[in-house]
Amino acid sequence: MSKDQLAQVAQALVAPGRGILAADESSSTIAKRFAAIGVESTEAARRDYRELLFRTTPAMQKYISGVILYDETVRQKAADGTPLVSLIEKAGSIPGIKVDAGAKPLPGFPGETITEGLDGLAGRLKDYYDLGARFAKWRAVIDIADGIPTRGAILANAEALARYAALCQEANIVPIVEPEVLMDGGHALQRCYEVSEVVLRAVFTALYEQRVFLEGIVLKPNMAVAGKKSPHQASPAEVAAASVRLFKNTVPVAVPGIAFLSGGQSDFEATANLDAIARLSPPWAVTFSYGRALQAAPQKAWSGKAANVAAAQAAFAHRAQMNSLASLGQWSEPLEKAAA
Ligand code: 5MM
Repeated sequence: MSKDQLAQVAQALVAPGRGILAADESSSTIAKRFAAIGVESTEAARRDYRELLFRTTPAMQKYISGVILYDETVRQKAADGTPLVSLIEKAGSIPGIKVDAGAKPLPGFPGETITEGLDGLAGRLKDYYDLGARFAKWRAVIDIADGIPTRGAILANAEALARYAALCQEANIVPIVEPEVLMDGGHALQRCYEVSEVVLRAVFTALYEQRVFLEGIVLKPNMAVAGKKSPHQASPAEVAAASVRLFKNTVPVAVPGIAFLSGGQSDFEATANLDAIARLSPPWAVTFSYGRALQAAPQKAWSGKAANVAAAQAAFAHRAQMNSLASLGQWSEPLEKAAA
């Protein structure tokens, strides 16, 4: 393991004004996204769509530090034969790879999941490094409902995240550590805060026990938000105050950066909340690692038609720029409308 190389890549992923495009939807997830825009999820359609994103210059060069890919995409070639990974590298962005095998039911814990994928991971990481990946992602999923999450499920997921992170660093790959507390349900922001605090404490204890080099990771957490069905939705200022307090209480400052997931927030909310967080000048770089909040607009604009590629790229460039500004605490609603 080269600690210098890991720290350098981790810092590059959270460099000022840049953030991560999460384009690692598994086949079933991308099929759902495509179904919503009336597109059949064929290999060629997935390639065309992702190719248009990675060819969005100069936005990729200016705002996107890294792209998380799915196994199919990291091996895929653009229509002209250029590997998609090369398009990302040419834009000065870092290719990354989702290495978990998904969240599966945790035996004995009804309604809870454990993320799988540790078996054979060392070998797969070596292959992914050879294919150009310099960072990876593993997502643990924690749901909030009556009686859950349990301590048993939290500890099992924290342990798996830490084992994954240690394996990545051994392979000179920066692990993105993603413990996602879901925002489904009707819970209050305070409940999300409390669950996220327990989860983050467990994750950082496990990372310490597995001897993970904290300067060489990026944390990808949820913000402290109310559940989607809660009647009391928090303002960006409230989300920011709670989120920064949460992370100050749980995340060591050795971690170079926090790249948030959007988790089902609208693209506008995800930008406004990130901006409010950055305005509080937290002790880490803060940025985005958004899937839906970056892609909903370009997917809609594209709708599977070659004639719409330019419009889709414009929509993607706009969201990337707005989130870049937000990561610096320089975004505003009028600016968003003016630029649109
Ligand atoms: C892009 O979606 C990622 C993969 O999801 P599946 O394994 O369910 O197909 C997902 O892990 C994503 O990276 C994070 O949830 C962040 O994306 P959002 O849409 O929450 O910003």
